[in-house]
Amino acid sequence: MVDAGPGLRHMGQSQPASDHAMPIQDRSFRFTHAILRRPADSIVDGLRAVDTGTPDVTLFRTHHEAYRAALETAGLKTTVLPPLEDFPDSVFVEDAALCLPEGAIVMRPGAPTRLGEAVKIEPALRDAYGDVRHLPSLGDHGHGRIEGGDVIVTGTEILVGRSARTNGAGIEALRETVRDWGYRVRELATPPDVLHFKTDCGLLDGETILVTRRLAAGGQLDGYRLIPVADGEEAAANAVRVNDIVLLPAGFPRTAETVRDAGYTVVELENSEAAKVDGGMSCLSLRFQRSA
Ligand code: CIR
Repeated sequence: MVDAGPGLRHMGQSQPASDHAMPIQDRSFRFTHAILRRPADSIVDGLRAVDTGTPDVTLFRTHHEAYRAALETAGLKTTVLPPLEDFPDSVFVEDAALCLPEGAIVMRPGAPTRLGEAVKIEPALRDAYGDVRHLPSLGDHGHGRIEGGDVIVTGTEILVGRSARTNGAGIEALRETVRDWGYRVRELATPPDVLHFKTDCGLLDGETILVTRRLAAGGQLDGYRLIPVADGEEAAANAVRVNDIVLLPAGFPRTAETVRDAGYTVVELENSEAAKVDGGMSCLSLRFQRSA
């Protein structure tokens, strides 16, 4: 069991009226619904840090379908939005919004080619939520940028990694936006040359995080139980806990074994095509909890 570190002091926070039945620690991984978007043909032009080849669109769609099926097996009702050819990276819906039990927030992506995805995701958020919020332009912070890939909601707080896509103004705007819902937002650092904070970590339960050693170094996640990925398997860190299963990208056997040994049920999914454009398990869906 983890010591109650600085990250866990939020536990006395009052719980939203709609969620009385669920322990607060479980709210970060118990979901009923997910929003996905089918890969567009233009995914071949998706952003990538290093060119390791062009994604095969047909294979990507097969993987995407298996991903959707895994979410459904985990008990989620899925909505798959149509592809957006004008936005090559729009299959990575997680970056355009943040879904919390109380409401959804439209993000403001830091990649110029992805900014327009936020507007496109909003109707689906409105179908799911009564409360859909935009980030405020805060005085000098009007230039704030934030992508969902840099945001991890634990059982107790919202952690946001500053990155090339997410700046301090964007984090401040998020803090303002969720203040009345009672969330504490804590700014952390994404390691240099890593795309998103969650490229290097994934929540396994409200207080346990699968993490790369480079992200754990420095102690910014102290207070959580940290499970390191195997050396050389850093790309496995972007796991997603969905109800009773953990989705892991296939091809990282030592990390899969570590997570299983820690008591989790692991489902491994092929991710080769998304990986060519720096996509992992979390970015392919927006997961949330609704009563209907
Ligand atoms: C991008 O660079 O924005 C996309 N090619 C990959 C986004 C992956 N998103 C995520 O990990 N949350």
